[in-house]
Amino acid sequence: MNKSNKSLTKVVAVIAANVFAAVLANARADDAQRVKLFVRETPITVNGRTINMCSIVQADGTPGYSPEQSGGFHVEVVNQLKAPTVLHWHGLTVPNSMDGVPFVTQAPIQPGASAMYDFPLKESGTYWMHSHYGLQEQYLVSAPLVIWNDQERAKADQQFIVTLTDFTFTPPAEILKQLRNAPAMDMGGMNMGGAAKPADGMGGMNMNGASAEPAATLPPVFTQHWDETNSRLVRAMVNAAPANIDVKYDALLANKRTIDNPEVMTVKPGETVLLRIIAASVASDFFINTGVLDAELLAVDGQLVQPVRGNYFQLAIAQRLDLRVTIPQSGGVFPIIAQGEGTTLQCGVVLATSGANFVSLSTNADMLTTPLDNTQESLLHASAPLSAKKIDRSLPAVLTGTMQGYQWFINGNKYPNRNTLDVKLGERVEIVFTNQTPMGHPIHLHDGAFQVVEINGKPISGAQRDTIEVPPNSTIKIAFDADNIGLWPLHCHIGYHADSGMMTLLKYDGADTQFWQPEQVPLEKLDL
Ligand SMILES: [Cu+2]
Repeated sequence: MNKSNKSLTKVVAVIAANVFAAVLANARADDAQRVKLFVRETPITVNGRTINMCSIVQADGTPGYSPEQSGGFHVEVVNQLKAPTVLHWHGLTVPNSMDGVPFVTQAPIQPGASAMYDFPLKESGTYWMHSHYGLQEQYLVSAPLVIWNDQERAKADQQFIVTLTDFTFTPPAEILKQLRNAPAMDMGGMNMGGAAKPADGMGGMNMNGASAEPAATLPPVFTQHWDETNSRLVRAMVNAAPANIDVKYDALLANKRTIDNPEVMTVKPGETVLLRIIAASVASDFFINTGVLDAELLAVDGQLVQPVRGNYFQLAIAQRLDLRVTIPQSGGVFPIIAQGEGTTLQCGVVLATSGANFVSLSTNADMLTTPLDNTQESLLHASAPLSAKKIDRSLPAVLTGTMQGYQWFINGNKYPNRNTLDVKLGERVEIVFTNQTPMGHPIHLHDGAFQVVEINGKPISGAQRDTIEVPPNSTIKIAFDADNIGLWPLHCHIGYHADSGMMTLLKYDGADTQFWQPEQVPLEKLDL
């Protein structure tokens, strides 16, 4: 070895030692400030019956995690379940290895084991976390994730988190089995040509959209309507088919409570109240009714929009709404109700001033609803839209399915497979979602927000969000800058659809694929 090589070796060794010391120092700092999140079984009583479900809680029982943005994200996930798990930080921009998707970006966390998650926080606002392992979300392995800063605190005088879930006593694997064994009915794009008839109550299925009776003969249902005169979103009756839903639930829950025993939140006359509403449901979209209180919609999926007023809002699975209301000076009791799309089930919370007399809420809605549609989405405009830039790459994502065996597809492919949507670092990318089925699909792309830029052919500087509802027979275009190298899932957030094929991956050129083992997803073995 000559002299110059020797000194180079020495320099490299010194740098390596320094880097190692820095890594150790960081690790120690992270250990000290990491919050432990325990994933565990937890009993819950619904409709008078107690059953074991799950929760994600801190040591003191607080559900989820609400860090200060400036301090970053520092969590140790402790798996206390009898099955493997992995948690995903829904909507956050993270290094790919921190995304929390088993067999895509990491190995599952085995029972009794832990995994560490440390990264800076780019976003603030209303997010959530959930298991990305099979159907565990149906066991309520989900929790709020609200990221605070001064701007978030300034949104209202008082703030509450409202987490909405759908609850069933039927094990999810049993629901999936029923769905897969149900009579065939075409859901668009695949196996076309049969004169499909609506299935009749089999396995909790209710398929009445594709070949519905003429609209005039159907009973009225509710939908969301833009009242042009008063510039508000309101509820309106229409002669139209109610929404298709394919899973029937025993209850809807708001903060894990049924409608007959709602959480009552004490508020003061004259103050502003922000409701951070999270649709942590598996197969239930919602219509949110704020009743006599007009609300301002301030943010969707944690991202600010130009405010929209109204008392009736749409919220698809996995999305979030920040709704601000003002409590009247006269005080009183103000129910905030979430009705499931296409069902009379509802849940909610109650805002009440002290001394106001709260009696009870009606347990079921008086009518069904239409599917979620583009009414609200078409009114939303991002406060911080994407910069103007030419599109480097346009990718199609055609959504199809068949009730024959309950199979769902993106671009004709059923996950697991090794087909990907490929991008390169630095590109402005658009994805065009075309829904050829008579059901809406709430599509989630991992890695932060995208912008909605076109709805049914009409350009819009729409919301920045991480989950977009693609209503039946709609086409929606989103755009984003490919600036975070990785392997990012793109999937329907109806759990039973994602686990029956409606998923693919956005793959960056050069992404680390060491954990990607699509053949490794043992869906039917996931029951707790
Ligand atoms: Cu779907």
